[in-house]
Amino acid sequence: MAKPAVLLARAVFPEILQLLQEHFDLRHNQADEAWTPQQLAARLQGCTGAFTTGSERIDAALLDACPQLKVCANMAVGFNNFDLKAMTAHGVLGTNTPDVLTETTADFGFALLMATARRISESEHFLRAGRWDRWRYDMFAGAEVHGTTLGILGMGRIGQGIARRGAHGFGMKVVYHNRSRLPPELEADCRATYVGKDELLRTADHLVLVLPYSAESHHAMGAAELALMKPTATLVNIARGGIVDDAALAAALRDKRIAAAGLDVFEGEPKVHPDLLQVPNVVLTPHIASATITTRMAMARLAADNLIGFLVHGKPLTPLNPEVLGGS
Ligand code: 8YV
Repeated sequence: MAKPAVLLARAVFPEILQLLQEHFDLRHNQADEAWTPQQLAARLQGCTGAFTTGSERIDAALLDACPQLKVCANMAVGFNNFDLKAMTAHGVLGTNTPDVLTETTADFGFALLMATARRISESEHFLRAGRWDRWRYDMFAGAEVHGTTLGILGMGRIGQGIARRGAHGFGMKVVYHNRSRLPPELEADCRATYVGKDELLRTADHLVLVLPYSAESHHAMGAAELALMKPTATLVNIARGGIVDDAALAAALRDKRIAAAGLDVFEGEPKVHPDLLQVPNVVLTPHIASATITTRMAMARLAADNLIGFLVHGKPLTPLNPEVLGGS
């Protein structure tokens, strides 16, 4: 039987490329060319499967242009690049990569919080610029982390990982807000207290955003929300660009209405709002929260296993819209 045709839309580990080649008639993009949606659709012609990342938009226009497509396996836990409703309507399965990146991403969230609160990037730039001539009592004095109040907006698996790090490792008081409250045993494990969103914003010394991006969470942190935060507070976004209104945040940072921010994700990334590049009290990283070789390998492997599971064995591992699988 002919192998199913699959498109690997981005460069990946050679081991994953090889694994996919064993099972599929594989077209790949190891040169990691940036394709327009039209080029992506052209390369998908005749393919039943696609290995995608957060950079490839799978929407109704693409699905209309690629009627053979049956599955898109995203190498990401977030799937806001998928129009899942349109995929379901077209009978196309979507899969993501939950769990395998949780702890690594929570590590990074905490690292970014620490770097932001303790002004690590800003002070390194100062040193590299040759401006360090002597010690001073308040030089790069930052914010306390241990024993302060950690706020978490979005309390999924990664949010819980950050809560545990804060509560168990740094003796922080943890407050959180989420669409739904966690069961009591999970709250106890994370030593986290559920509060309303306004109370979260008002009480957090360090606020970490870990909620999924959707129409509802677009600009969930805008000027009005930033105004509720303490002027000494820090804000960390490891979730998605678009959850924070970057222009409003840059203004709040410039006017010292909050102390500092750490951002791994941006509205319209890889473009970064020019005003953010002008303020010193922000740590900026290029969407690397899950970037360790071990974790990226696990994510790529799970995405590949979803394609193999579905196209070869009829059973994907982590389906997002299992309703397209029918009764089986
Ligand atoms: C990915 C992420 O690196 O998993 C996610 O949702 O944001 C990152 O871990 C990125 O989306 C590339 O696919």
